[in-house]
Amino acid sequence: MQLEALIFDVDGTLADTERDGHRVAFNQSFAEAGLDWNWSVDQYGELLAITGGKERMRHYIQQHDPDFESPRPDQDLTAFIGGLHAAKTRFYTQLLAAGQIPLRRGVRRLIDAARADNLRLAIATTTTPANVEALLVHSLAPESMDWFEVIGAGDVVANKKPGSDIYDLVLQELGLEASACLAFEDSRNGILSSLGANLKTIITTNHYTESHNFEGAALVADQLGEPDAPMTVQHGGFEGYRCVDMTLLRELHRQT
Ligand code: XBP
Ligand code: MG
Repeated sequence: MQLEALIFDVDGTLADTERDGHRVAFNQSFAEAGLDWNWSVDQYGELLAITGGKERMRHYIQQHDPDFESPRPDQDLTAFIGGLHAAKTRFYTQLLAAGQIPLRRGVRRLIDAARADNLRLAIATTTTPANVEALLVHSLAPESMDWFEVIGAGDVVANKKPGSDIYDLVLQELGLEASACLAFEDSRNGILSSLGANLKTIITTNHYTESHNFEGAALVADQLGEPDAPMTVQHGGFEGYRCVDMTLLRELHRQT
């Protein structure tokens, strides 16, 4: 089967968005709402086990503030969490618009090379669609939303990662078999999702995920790398390569 498409996760993969982006935006939304919640770097690392910002906030309440009730008489807890999340998304997209969250090393190079090779591109993410658009427009290129044929994001599926729903949906909308694609992820929840859709998966780790179990990954590296700033491969061979490029991807795709 010919390699036809690359499917990218967003948070932690295209950009290191969680510690200094999403986490900061969550804390800004809590402060704006007059809540004394403040998620530290380490605490947020624990909370990342729950995908989806609304789900993550509900989990936090259940674990750390179980008697918490909506402070708004006109909103039940679900509506209040929804309002908090809308504020958080506003703060987060402001951070992106201010250029605060750059792409990870090698991402732009690989996307340009894939486009030059006429590969189709897609996104499969748990994050909110507005966050994807803001990252692509402000950190990749103003017109880069058009580079991705399918953008599967947020609440469009019933089960977020680690469920495979979002990858299943993206493959369906691409009209491709998993064997014609490669997936790029950064976390255990992410690889459980992509493997659940039978996708060969390349992992680039980050501060929050470097100790995760990536069993089943075709390649685990610390980054996609650049020729003059080589990656470190943790698993999958390819030690002779300095960075993830189209030659490596085609070789990896050929392997059974
Ligand atoms: C990561 C997530 C998201 C973000 C926060 O998504 O789980 O929930 O942490 O974004 P992925 P929202 O790694 O699949 O890109 O608050 O919009 O959910
Ligand atoms: Mg991710």
